[in-house]
Amino acid sequence: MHHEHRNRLLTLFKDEDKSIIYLRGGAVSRRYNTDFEYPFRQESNFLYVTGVDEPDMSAVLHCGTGEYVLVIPRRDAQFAVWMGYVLTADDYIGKYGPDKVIYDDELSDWLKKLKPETVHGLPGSEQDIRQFGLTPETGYLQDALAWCRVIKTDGEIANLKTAAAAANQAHLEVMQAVCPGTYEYEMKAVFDYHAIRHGQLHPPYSGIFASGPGSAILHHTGKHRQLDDGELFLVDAGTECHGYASDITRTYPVNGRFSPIQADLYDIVLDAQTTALNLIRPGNKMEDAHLAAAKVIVTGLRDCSLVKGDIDELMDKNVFALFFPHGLGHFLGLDTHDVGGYPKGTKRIDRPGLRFLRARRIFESAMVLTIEPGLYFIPALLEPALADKGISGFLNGKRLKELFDFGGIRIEDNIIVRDDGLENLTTVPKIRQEIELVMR
Ligand SMILES: [Mn+2]
Repeated sequence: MHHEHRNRLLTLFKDEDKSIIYLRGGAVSRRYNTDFEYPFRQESNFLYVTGVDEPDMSAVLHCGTGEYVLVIPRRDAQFAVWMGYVLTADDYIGKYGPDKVIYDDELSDWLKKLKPETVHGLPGSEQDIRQFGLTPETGYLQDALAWCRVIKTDGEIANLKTAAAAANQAHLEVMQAVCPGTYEYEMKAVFDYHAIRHGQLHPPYSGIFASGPGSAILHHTGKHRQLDDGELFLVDAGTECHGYASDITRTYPVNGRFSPIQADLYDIVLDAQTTALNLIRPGNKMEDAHLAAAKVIVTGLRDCSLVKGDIDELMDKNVFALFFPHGLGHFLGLDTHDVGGYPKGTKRIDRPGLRFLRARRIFESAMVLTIEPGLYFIPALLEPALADKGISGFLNGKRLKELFDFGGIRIEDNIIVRDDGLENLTTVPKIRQEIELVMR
């Protein structure tokens, strides 16, 4: 898989046969001034190119010959005492398949002999490259790697599917465990237990386990609230397989039965998601799917008498963004919000609700992304809107104020763009009747 990734990257530098690509891997980080080590997570670009999941490494790719050199630290016996191993250069060749392994204290001399015309590095590696007496070029590599990473290889898709399968099960287990009186952190424990049982030890992000009004906080971090009868519970959590993420959201009633207002609002979000999913196929654009989902949301809100007026006007005045203030979705891969959403030259759209859209690109086969419309009642957005004479006429202030502590609803699936549409990796129940059946 990583051999294929290196070849893909090198095709973008094929006119530079005297240049090299220099990549530095991640280092261990510690908690402030203590010896407590955070779990090591390799830097995603380095992982993409090498597959090496160990700290303190770097790599050099020769654009002309294609030679791949892995640069390893020279470790002493003391390292083995604490960490349990010191591998030889040959071990590394066997394990990761570089053409050659050199020690980091040999790199400078080796580069001096090589005399590359240009050294391509990522922003932040300038200092490293200057130390070797060479001039860094950091204007291209980042975009080149993003370009490669957007279209997934078969090996990457296999890992994404494994991550999705673990998250599917973990979400289902949480859905079955939820009931009034449990705590948000208990539900996180259930999720983590099932993720780790699949050998997926590191979460790709910290996860949102938000009940009641907290479900309207887009990146809610607290997990100490007790779940109450009659409220909604929103779980946005994923797992990671060899660095590849899953990222799924489900929202359901704590007591297992949707109330009439919860049911009406839930179905609006599900309709919005179905509408967006039907628009995912090669040639279509993320922003069109976003606006189509937003239109379903304002139409649904009008049917519930929460907003009023002409649908086109509600769209033109960005009323949808008061209730759906984030992007429809994002690329998914080695990073949860994966790279490549904004290729060079593409600007973000400066319009409420679209400003944070993380992916503007025409869909192509083998892209992997999330589709996650949401509907929230956020007093911080609604209060100023109700006080704004240009907008308040579109809003049913009395009914909206009654929903200020309702929270929010988001439904998020992970999909692969295919030639004839999409493949949905998420199997967690999302139709109301199915959720109620599972929660019985
Ligand atoms: Mn997401």
